[in-house]
Amino acid sequence: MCSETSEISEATKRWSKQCSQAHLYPMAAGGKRVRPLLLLLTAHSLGGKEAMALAKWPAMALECVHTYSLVHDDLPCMDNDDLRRGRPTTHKVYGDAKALLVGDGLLTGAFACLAQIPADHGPLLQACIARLSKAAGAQGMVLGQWMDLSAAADSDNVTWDDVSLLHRLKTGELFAASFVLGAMCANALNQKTLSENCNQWAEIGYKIGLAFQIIDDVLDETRPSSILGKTAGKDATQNKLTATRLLGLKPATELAHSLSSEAAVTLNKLLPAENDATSLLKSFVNQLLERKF
Ligand code: GRG
Repeated sequence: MCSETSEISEATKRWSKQCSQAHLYPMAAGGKRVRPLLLLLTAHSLGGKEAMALAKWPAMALECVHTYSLVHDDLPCMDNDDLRRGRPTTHKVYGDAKALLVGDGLLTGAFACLAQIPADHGPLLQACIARLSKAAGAQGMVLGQWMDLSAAADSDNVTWDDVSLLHRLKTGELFAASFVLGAMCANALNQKTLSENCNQWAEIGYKIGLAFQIIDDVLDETRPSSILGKTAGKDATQNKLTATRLLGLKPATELAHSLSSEAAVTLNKLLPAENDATSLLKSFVNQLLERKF
């Protein structure tokens, strides 16, 4: 940053380095990388290695968006958490204001990653920008987070239907984008309409996202912080409207299983061929839902 000027002060060089390090802090903390892996595996299943190579740009973009959302979600004005990915949260290390900036930088960086899609794939680039901004923005994840904050303040009037819509947006949108962006990369290379089968791919993502969130609620009640890498039992402390609270532990677990099965049925329909690539994606989805990693 600013390296072309030789008159830059030592202080500015230090701040620039600190700013870069702060952006790396939550990214390098070692999340599971579920969303980029789903994206890459979907592209690989539909379009082989060439599609997967093209898909690396949206995959990186998606992880940047996801990580930004966690950094902002952990802030004291939102979910107020001290532990994330097994480490102190970004604001605990850099302060609230700078953690806010790290989130802003990661979100902006996501679109810089998309801009790396080669110019001969212009329509794909445009479609990726449109899909990712829809998933992350004010009709997607941001709206889900908005509903979450609002629901917490109006808990007597909130139903499971409200909460499941909230999760569809807050968690499901990025899962849907994982599959859709991967499919679009393959469609671009296979000379197909970019949006082919994308509604069905999105539905798989929404179902997996909701199941993932319900399982998260179940684990929050049943596993310690040392295993989760984040503060356990926090939902109950904060009086959150979780699936387990609204439905009960057993029905919530059953719902997660039935959503997972429905997602698997659609996945098998979209990928009827059994080969190394499709088996890898299907097995990854299964392991994800069984929380094997
Ligand atoms: C701040 C706009 C804004 C949105 C925040 C995603 C989100 C919205 C908040 C996170 C709250 C949360 C813990 C939701 C549970 C499901 C979930 C998204 C968990 C975190 O995803 P993982 O398990 O995390 O994939 P890693 O760290 O492995 O990447």
